[in-house]
Amino acid sequence: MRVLVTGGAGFIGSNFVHRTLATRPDAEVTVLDALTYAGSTTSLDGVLDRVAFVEGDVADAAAVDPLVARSDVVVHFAAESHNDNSLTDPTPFVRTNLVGTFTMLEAVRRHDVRYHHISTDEVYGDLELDDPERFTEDTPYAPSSPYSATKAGSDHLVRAWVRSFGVRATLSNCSNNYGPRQHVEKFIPRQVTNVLDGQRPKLYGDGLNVRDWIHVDDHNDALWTILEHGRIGHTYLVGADGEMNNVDVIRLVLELMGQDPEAFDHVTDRAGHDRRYAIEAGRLRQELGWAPRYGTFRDGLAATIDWYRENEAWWRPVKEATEAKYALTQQVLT
Ligand code: NAD
Ligand code: TDX
Repeated sequence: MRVLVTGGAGFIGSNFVHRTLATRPDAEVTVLDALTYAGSTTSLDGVLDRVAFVEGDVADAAAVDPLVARSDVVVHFAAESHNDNSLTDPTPFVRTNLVGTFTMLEAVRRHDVRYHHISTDEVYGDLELDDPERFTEDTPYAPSSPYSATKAGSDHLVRAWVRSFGVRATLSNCSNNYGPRQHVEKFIPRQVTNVLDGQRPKLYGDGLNVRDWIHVDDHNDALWTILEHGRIGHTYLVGADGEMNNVDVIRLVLELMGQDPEAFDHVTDRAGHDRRYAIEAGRLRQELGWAPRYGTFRDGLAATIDWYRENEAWWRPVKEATEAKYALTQQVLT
């Protein structure tokens, strides 16, 4: 099977490539990635000689078309993915997430290629902390940030291309991923690398915001389940019942790294900060038989911390610039 992976030099996409090559000997993988600040071929170290790597933009039809033409399936990860950046400058979010998805859809339509669209639970907005409901495939869309609004728009494009043009697409909306090779701008890698650098973790607001954590390998296994058994036109929510608030995550990071669990800073909160995400993944579990296989969040987090400890060469080149960018908008409050 010839698999085109967009965004395969980013966090989830690179883990997808590693896992695909490790578990599917029949897969021929091509990666299309623009190598933005968030992408690096070092995330493909160890497998780069087994993939065809193309540096290019998903919004560039001339670059996309020949790659799609010679693929059996397209797995579309490429996106601008960070909420904080979307508040500073939404421009690349509109281009990559909306125009890029449109460009991919036109190509798979032209060549009748199977397409899977990677999306996020953030398209549903947020939940109150005490809401007994969780997100399901029927929850109405209500995105809060420029990032989530562009992801929501891209989901709508996919559904329209299925209905109007018969494109053979599936969609998945996953909760917060953690694991190796996640950019140090994101919550868990930022705190882990701060501690490794002798700096204090940085908590937004009161820290009671809840995220529903899933290991990136469980997400990627779910994607293969959907690619092989998912129903065309259907959306699958992906989550592993991993709800935890941010202050508890920070305390756990500090504890696992042998520090005082209260040794963190409160910093300026994110504008429009979503309170809680929570996924009900019943359709994926019952219809397709998927279940998360990774151990507890505590074990997964400990393994992730070890990965950052052992792979400083991967994150060091971008750490200082990432913190300098945060310093422009965030102040330590206590
Ligand atoms: P990431 O920012 O780590 O990686 C994105 C990759 O896309 C990078 O390699 C980047 O170079 C590439 N890219 C960006 N713009 C491009 C363009 N115009 N053309 C080609 N390549 C481009 O993101 P991630 O966390 O791995 O997220 C991957 C996908 O999963 C995204 O669609 C995101 O919305 C979705 N998602 C992420 C999470 C999460 O917790 N990280 C959860 C649910 C869904
Ligand atoms: O330094 C920080 N301190 C902090 O308290 C950072 C970077 C974040 N936070 C908070 C904000 C969120 O409540 O931690 C939580 C997680 O933040 P992010 O890692 O930025 O993730 P989030 O905004 O929840 O979005 C993530 O999950 C859904 C991904 O970045 C998205 O791509 C995905 O769609």
